Amino acid sequence: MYILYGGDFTRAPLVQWVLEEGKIEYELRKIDILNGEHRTTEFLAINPAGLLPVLITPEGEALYEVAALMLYLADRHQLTELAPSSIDPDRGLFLSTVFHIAGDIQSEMKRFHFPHRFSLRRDDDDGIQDLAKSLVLSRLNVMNTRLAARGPYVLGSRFSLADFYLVFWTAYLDRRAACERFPLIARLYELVRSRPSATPYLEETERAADVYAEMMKKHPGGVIA
Ligand SMILES: N[C@@H](CCC(=O)N[C@@H](CS)C(=O)NCC(=O)O)C(=O)O
Repeated sequence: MYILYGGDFTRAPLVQWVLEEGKIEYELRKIDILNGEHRTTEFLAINPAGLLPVLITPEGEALYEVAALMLYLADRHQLTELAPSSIDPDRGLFLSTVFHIAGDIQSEMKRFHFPHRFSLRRDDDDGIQDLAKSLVLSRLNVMNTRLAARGPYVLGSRFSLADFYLVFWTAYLDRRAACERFPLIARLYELVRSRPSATPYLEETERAADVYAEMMKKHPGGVIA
């Protein structure tokens, strides 16, 4: 059986959703990042990077990096309705999108949520957050253009986990502003959100994004150090 280490205000729901979609047996163990549980000796022994999510495989290996975890599960359990197989012609566009989200969108979301880690002066935090948001929006703009050429999903008429991945980060950014600005992202958002398996995860993500935004206002020096 798999063990998924996740918790509130983490990206673990992305992995949990794949596990649920694939009807794969797992146990969820919650780590409280707001109280620094990800920096305890116990957790660092599981993931020395001190980051979530972590997936323990049935063989006992501890894996991390959310995009890798989703791809690994989809490939290992042949969830080809979520991830085109390695010989499927859609695999290229699928991988290109997943790697783009992992490398260029998520990294800016880190700056958006943790601007204090990237600034030398507290006064710079707001600017760093604004810049991160505008970079994510410019990347969503590119996605919007791609969806205009081939939509409504990232792979055209075919849903994949890339759609859920993109929508998840849209929810964590500022979904209202993003959806107002980019009609094809808005359409994708609604299509994904209306999938019964995705609805509870996106509702929870929307709530978490709103709560986190409030916490950021109350703790301008950083919600998590
Ligand atoms: N590149 C990693 C980043 C993981 C990551 O930053 N996880 C966040 C939760 S979503 C975390 O553990 N944050 C705690 C911290 O940064 O102190 C991935 O995509 O899985």
